[in-house]
Order: sequence, then C-alpha cells, then structure tokens
Amino acid sequence: MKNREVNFDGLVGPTHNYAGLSFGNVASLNNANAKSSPKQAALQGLGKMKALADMGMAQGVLAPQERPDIHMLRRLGFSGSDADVLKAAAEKAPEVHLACCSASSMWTANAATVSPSADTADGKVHFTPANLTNKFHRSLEPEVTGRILQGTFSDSKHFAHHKHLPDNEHFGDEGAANHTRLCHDYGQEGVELFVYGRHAFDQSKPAPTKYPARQTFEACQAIARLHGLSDENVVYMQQNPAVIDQGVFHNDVISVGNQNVLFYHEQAFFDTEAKLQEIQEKFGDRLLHFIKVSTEAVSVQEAVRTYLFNTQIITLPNGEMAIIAPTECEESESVSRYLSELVTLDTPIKKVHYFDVKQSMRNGGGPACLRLRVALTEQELDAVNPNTLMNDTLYAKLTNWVNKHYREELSVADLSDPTLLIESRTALDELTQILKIGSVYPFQRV
Ligand code: SUG
Repeated sequence: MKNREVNFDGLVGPTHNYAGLSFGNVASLNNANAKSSPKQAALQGLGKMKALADMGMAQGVLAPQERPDIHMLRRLGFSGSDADVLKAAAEKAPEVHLACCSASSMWTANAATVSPSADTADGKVHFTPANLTNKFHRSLEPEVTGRILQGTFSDSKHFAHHKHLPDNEHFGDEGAANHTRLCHDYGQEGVELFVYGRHAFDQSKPAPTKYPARQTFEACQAIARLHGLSDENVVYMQQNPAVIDQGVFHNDVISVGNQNVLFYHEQAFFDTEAKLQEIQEKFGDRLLHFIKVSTEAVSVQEAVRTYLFNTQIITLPNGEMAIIAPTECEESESVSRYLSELVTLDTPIKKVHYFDVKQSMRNGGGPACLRLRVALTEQELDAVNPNTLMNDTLYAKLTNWVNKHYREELSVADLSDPTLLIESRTALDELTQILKIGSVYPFQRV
C-alpha cells in the first residue's frame, strides 16, 4: 500500500489585501496599506501547486472563504442592504470592516490540525479546524473551514471531523502551523509534536512579553484527546518566548519537520535538549535527523525575514527530500549560502526549489503557510473529493477562473466597493461548482 502526504493549498481569495491586522507578525504590520494584487497572489499560489503536482506529488486545493463577511458585520449591528452595510462599516468602524474583508483563509496551515489514521485510536484521519481566537479577522474562519474540509473529505468511513475548540483565548488554537509529525513511513504510527506559546491556566509559566502567544498548551492537549492520540506518540513543546517576541508568531516560522527530519533554529524551543531527547525516545531506535541551524549561520531576524523555516520539506517519488523555499531565501546571502551547503550534507534533503509567493509573503505567509498537510493511505486518497486534486485540467480551469474574476490590483479603499462583494460571490459560486464541494458559503445557504 502506498502512503503519501498530500499538500492541500489554500486558494487565495478575491479580496487579498494588506490591512496590517496581525500584531506580532512583522510582515503584516510593515506592509499595511500597500496595494495588493489578488490576481497575482492567486496565480502565484496556483503556480506552486502545479509545480508540486508536476514533481509527482499528490496536491490538493482548498477553497477560500466569502469576504467581505457581511454576515459578521450584520451581527455587529450594521444593517440595510449589503452596500449600506459595507459603507457604514467602512465609515464608522474601519478596523472592523478591514478585518471582515481579509482573505486570510489562504494560509491553510492554520485551517486545522490533522492526525493521520496510523496515529488515531479509531483508525480514521481526524480534523479539527483551528479557532484562531487571537486575531479577530482569523476567528471568522473556523465554521466555514469545517464545511470546506467536510466537502473535501466527506467519507465518514475514513474521515472524522471535530468542531473547533471553544472560542476563547484559553484554548487559542492555530492549527497545523504549530503541529509537526515525525514518522518513518507516512502510513506508520508517528510522533506528533504539538508546539505551544503559553500555558493558559498557569500564569507562573514563561510567556512572551511583547507579542502574543497565539497557541496554548491546553489547546494542544484538547486536540490530542479529540484525535484519540496515545501519550506514547505525542510530545508537547513550548516555543521559546524570546523568539515569539522577535516576530515568530507561529512555530512554522522557526521549524519544520518531514518524516525523520526535524529542521529547526537553535533558538526555536524552550527546554530544547530534554524535548529532543523525548522525541528520540518516542521515535524509537530508528534514525532521526535533527538539523539545527545556529544563530551564527542565520539570525532569528533573518529567518523571520526570509522564512527559511516556512519552507516545505517534501519527499519526492524517488525517496529524496526537497525543500520548497520562497525566493526571499535565494535573495539572502546567509540563507542561500546555508541552503546550498545543506543539500551537500549527510541528510535526506538533496534539492532546493525556489518559488515566488511574494504576494503572500508580504502578509507573513510563506510556502508552508499556504498548505495543510494530510498524510493518507491509498484508500483514503481514493476517498478524497477528486475534484479538489490538482492536475493539468484543474490547473487550467482554476487559472481561467482567476483570470476571469480577480482584480489586478486592490487598495484598502476598494474594499468598501459593493461591486467587489458581488464579484467575489459570483466567483465563489462558480468555484463550488468546479470543486464540487457543495454550498459551503453563507450567501449560498440563505
Ligand atoms: O495569521 N497574516 C497571517 C499569516 C499566517 C501565516 N501562517 C503560518 N505561519 N502558518 C496571520 O498573521 C495578515 C493579514 C493582514 O494584515 O492583512 C495575516 O492575517
């Protein structure tokens, strides 16, 4: 039986913009109010998906969400026609309006936590959408994310879906961005690493002081319980509070794993040595590659600027691993030097492929943010909605769809234009037919 890890990338939505919504995420704040190009952003994302499919990887796509979120604006007291709602919100509560226009669901590493069937008590693949409570614009996502995941992984014989954790900062959960799975073969039992930023109930424990820790220890434990994971196969690790304060708002900005490789910055974790030892013990006597990057080779600041660790490490059909990195890594002297050397060392990583995902990078979203990893057996892959799996035909359809519906350029002022709402709904309605995921959007359900 062939087991594989499938990347499900988020398709960038038609309202992609730079609103400076994410305190603690340096790129988001630095690019606030810049003009965006939704069309370029979506095409860059599709280009990466197609390239991975062409490398022989199984690649899926997850639909974006309906924005502006008129339903939330109505819930917050704006009324009248949709156009009235947008106009009043933009005038009277501009920050709330911007939050309701964000295309942030594109970063599907934050869509959910996924545990493969080899790790779970009932032998099903488990999904829990992330509640994303720390940022209002992101907290709008989990309900529809859940529906999109169910439309993509609908077969209850293989897939189990949970409701997102309670919408409260005590259970702040950012999904797979803080979750890594180490394993020998994708279909064999693995060790799931849950990385958190703070303890919610015990305030005496270390925590960052400048920027928020979005993920709590208590949320990690709840997910492990829901997914039926065994304590023997789970490791909880705390992120180093000092790096959160330097802009590492998710663990996938400072470490990434794949199969028997954990690639991390020496400052990534708290209590590193003890935790690496626990990982090795739980992994057993099989070979694990801990690839540590020293501060001397790449500073935390440079890692955050270039997203060296927000790379995807993928296993190619020939068994070798490759790194999918943003072009910012290639443009940095220290990081490109590090990567050219890495592929010559005695580790499974043998190649680096650079991709231009600058539209997403400017909001703090690198290649790894754009994808949700789902390890599947062959039977499970057969049970996935086939219309969401990338191939030449789907790529051509989605490229045409983007070219037909997306704007070349968008400024923050354009977000209150009622025609943008109509354009966006028209596009998404057509998309649900292309992907055959059902009526997942609120405007399709009234
Ligand atoms: O949640 N940026 C996202 C980036 C998410 C990156 N994901 C991972 N690291 N996995 C965030 O901070 C910025 C939106 C704006 O400012 O317009 C934003 O939401």
